[in-house]
Amino acid sequence: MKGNIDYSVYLVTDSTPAILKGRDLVDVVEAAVRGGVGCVQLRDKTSDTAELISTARRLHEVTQRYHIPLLINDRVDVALAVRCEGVHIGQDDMELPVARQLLGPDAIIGVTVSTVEEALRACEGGADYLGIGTVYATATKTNTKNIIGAAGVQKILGTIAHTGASVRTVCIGGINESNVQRILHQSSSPLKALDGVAVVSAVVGVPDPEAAAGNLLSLVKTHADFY
Ligand code: TZP
Ligand code: MG
Repeated sequence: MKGNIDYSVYLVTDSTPAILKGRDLVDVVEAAVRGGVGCVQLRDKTSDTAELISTARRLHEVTQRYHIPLLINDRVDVALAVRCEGVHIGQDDMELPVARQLLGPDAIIGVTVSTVEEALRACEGGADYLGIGTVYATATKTNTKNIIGAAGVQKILGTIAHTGASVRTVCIGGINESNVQRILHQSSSPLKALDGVAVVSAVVGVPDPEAAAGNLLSLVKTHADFY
């Protein structure tokens, strides 16, 4: 599965009441997957471990049906417990080599990077993809240390292109239908383009997640065709 994941529209979940507005997260995710999301990350900073495992199992039932990966934010133990496809780790989470040792060579491991140094270290450590950001300030994650803009994304892409690393890349933070093509355009480096965009509120926080995911997907694909 690892090689042919479509990262064009990568959905990161949010279970806060303000964003779910009484809807079941699993229904929202299934709608988004129908719309064309190619990868799902369960990100939930508040539920306890038992709740997380239960939600992960329900989401995995959906993602398996659509043959796309489910990754767990932060929690290697939860990924192991539900036997999903991998994890997404930040700079303050478990170190990449330790996560790789626990999950094995077939797991998908993504790493958040904000600087060239972090990106190079993640590539050397065998990350499958990089989540590059934060592109723009966002209400979804207010404690982001680094707002790097499209220019910061471009700098990271340019550097990793020179290393020849085959790592996949998405950017994250404040991306929506109105700015996605501009961000893709401004962050492209001549040698390496982004594989896609990771979004939370633009898909989970809207009344029609299926349409939102579909619109984002066609905007990303149209951009890819253009280059
Ligand atoms: N990491 C950097 S920004 C962010 C994460 C998880 C949240 C992005 O949320 P949104 O709603 O797509 O701006
Ligand atoms: Mg984290």
